[in-house]
Amino acid sequence: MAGVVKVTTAQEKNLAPVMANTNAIAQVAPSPAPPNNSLPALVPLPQSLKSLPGEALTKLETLVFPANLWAEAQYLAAEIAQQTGKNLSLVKADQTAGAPAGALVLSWSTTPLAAEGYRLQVQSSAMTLVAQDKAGFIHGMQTILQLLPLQKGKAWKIPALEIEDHPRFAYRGMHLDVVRHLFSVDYIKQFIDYLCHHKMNTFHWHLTDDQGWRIEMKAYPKLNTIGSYRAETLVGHFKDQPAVYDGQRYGGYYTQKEIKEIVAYAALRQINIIPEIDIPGHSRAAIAAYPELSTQPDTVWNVATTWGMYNRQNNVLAPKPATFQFLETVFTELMALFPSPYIHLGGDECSKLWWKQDPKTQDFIAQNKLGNETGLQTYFIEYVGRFLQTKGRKAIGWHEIAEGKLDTATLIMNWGNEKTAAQCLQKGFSIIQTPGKPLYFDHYQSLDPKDSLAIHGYNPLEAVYRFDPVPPGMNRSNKILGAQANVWTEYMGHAQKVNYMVFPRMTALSEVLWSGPGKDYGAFLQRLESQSIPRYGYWNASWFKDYRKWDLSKKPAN
Ligand code: TNX
Repeated sequence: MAGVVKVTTAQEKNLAPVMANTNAIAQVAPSPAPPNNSLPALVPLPQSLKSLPGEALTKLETLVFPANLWAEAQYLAAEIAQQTGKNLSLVKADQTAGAPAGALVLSWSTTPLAAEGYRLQVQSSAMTLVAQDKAGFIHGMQTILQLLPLQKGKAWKIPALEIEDHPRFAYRGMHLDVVRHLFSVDYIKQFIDYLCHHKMNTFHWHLTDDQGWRIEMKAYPKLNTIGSYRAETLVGHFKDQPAVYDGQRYGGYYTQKEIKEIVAYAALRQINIIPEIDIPGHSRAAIAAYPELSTQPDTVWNVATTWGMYNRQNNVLAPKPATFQFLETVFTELMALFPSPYIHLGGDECSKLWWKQDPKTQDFIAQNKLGNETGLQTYFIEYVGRFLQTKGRKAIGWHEIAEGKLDTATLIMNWGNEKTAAQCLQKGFSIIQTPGKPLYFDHYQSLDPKDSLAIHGYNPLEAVYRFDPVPPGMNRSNKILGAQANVWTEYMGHAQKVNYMVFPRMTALSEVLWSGPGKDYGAFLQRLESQSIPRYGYWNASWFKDYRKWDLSKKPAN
């Protein structure tokens, strides 16, 4: 792909032979570079961003793309049209001998790039995006969208520049709990767009819990007719006394058709969806539908109407043939919907109380020589883990599943702290970091008593920005695959509350995961304000506005 570069100065003329090959340009530092402030504010910060000599690009007319990037090209053209009002004409061309004037060219890289990496070059007459995998193209497209005006009809002026970019971590995710509160298919797609824009690649979808079962299951219809609905919902904080309920039946679930639609939507955007069916605890909705799977089969269980069930109400599956049959069937239906190599089976906060009290469970523990209830927890996880393996998938679970002696092929999601992370690494697991501090976005981002209700805790923007998934001195830190923030929705009754809780913290996390250490918080805030906050507005999304006020110098009372 030659002929893109406009050579202007004598010094650059000497570089002309190298520059004929776009892939070689990245190694060449243009000189003299214009002052830094002429460079656009991008979030997450690219690995390398350099000015190129020459005039700014002021218009594009065509989008030139290889045939095997048809869907991606259509996606980009639609995003550009929606954002700027400009409709580019699409031109399929596998071999671009040179970028025609006014072209935005997508082109497969002929030299190796880092996984998910891309190279973007802007010249006065054209723009070229090069990548070697589809993810690289999608990430580069987000950068392009950040370079274009965020307003229809506004003049374009993109300085000549070159970006070489790739992520620091392979796993960059966000979780969303759709059980405690349910969100529309449109919002789930919007949320996936938020992830995509932030160059993340994983959406962890928490689909079942005590307060509802949110995915259609054909083989067990009562999971939906009964398990997907609760009689009412707690009002206020769950520690408030007396407890007040709203008296409104609440619930619903995503049909398998909707799930397929969402999976396809995410796939185009290079987002893998990891579905979670939370077992063997957090299973109240399942036992409400099928009490025979519980330790007290003759009981009529309600779908939980309150939060924080751990050791307070029975919500565990009992180890019996019907339960294992149930698990195989449910995970089979799940795998048919989600192509994800990893399937999340929860495993957090599994109360041992109900298993202790149940003679039949105790018999099972004895017969299978499991030692105790922790051994039974491991048995459940390994049972499903082995089943997933026979179908070519891998199990992932919350860090409590590593309490016993668990197969280290299981991927661990650490929601604890550095100590629990170190313990899991020490035992030989690979982990994903999602520590409550600071990656629980259901915690407050201020200490203002009038702030919108959250669970507890103080996870301000600055704490997220300064978080490093790889703590200094940690052994086996190459087994830390990345990180994600969790969005538990007990206190998020509607989509705008979710937005308020995730923005701008998710933007800070994206930079932790993409750009790497050695970051400047002050400079980030400036880029946040010139690049990201206007985009929240463009999305019509709420965000927490007092992030400058609530920094790490403010300390919680205790
Ligand atoms: C613990 S963290 C949970 C969730 C709650 C959350 C509230 C984890 C794996 N389980 O069920 O929603 O705390 O912060």
